[in-house]
Amino acid sequence: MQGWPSLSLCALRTKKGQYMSMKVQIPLMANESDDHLGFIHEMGVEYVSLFLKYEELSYENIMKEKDRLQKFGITISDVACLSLQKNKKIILGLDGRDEEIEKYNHMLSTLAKTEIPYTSVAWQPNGILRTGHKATQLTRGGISSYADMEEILKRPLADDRIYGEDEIWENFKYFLDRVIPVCEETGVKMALHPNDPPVPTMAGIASLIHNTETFKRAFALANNSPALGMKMCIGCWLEGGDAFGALLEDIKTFCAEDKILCVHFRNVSSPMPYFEETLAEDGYANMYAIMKQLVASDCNATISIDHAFKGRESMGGMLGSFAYPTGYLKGLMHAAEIELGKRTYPSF
Ligand SMILES: [Mn+2]
Repeated sequence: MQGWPSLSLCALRTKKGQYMSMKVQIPLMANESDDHLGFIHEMGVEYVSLFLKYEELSYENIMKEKDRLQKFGITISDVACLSLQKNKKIILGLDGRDEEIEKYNHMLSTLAKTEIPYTSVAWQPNGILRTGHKATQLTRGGISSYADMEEILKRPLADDRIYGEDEIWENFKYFLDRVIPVCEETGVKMALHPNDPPVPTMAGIASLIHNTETFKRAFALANNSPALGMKMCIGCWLEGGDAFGALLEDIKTFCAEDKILCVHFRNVSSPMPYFEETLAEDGYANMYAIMKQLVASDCNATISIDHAFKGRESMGGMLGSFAYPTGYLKGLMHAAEIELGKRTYPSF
């Protein structure tokens, strides 16, 4: 075993006593245009989360992207593969799960060879559940997603039968037992995202992560290995409100334990049972207070706008819709760093 701290992949870990800003990140697909990459560079965004299909997950492809991105001053902070990170066979323990876990491990080995520090996992076999997408008063015409839990909790079984809590956790353990050794061997970590919306069960399938306690249970099940970290989805915490956990306290705790690999910076109109996704400045939470807690806790994870409004094709599509909220995020981060004395200027 190569061990953790000696690996160059661990460069994203906290260096004690030395403050490092969070790494602002934007999602990216493969083979985007020079204009697209130039636009990211102009925003001063230096990290991207690269989304690849399983067929694209090769050493050659990742190195090609890395080299190209380097010319724009952009680093790949992590690689995500949606078909593996929310894999129904693995999560529900269906026939063929061993082959899918094998693929996941192959991905980890490929990421190690290309020096990508982490990838994603989300125990959501049917993805994020929302009632729909619409323009609301809070979005000024922007199309955003909303959830009415009264409607979502009435939905029929999403799969062939009910999958209860014990079974879901057993399947997670089965996955961890086969994947954690590969993470530990290669130094590539996994960032676990909560179930969204965070309720104990939806459409007949128990949720793995729907509050702070279940996150702690997952880390304990992984024997607290650094291989398993979290995506701290502020949006999910806010959707759950007090039922999820004490957000500011949780930020402090999980930063101290070095568990946060990625922060999803997102606000919503109110806690469940009904919420709409909003810009950071329009939701119910004081996002500056949350940002200040991240900065005060020396969080050095990557941080990104989780979901933006639906992109307008003539306005740059998805990247266009990410630009404004990402700038707002950077503004809040810099203001918090100045207020807390972590960012200084020579003359003013
Ligand atoms: Mn999220």
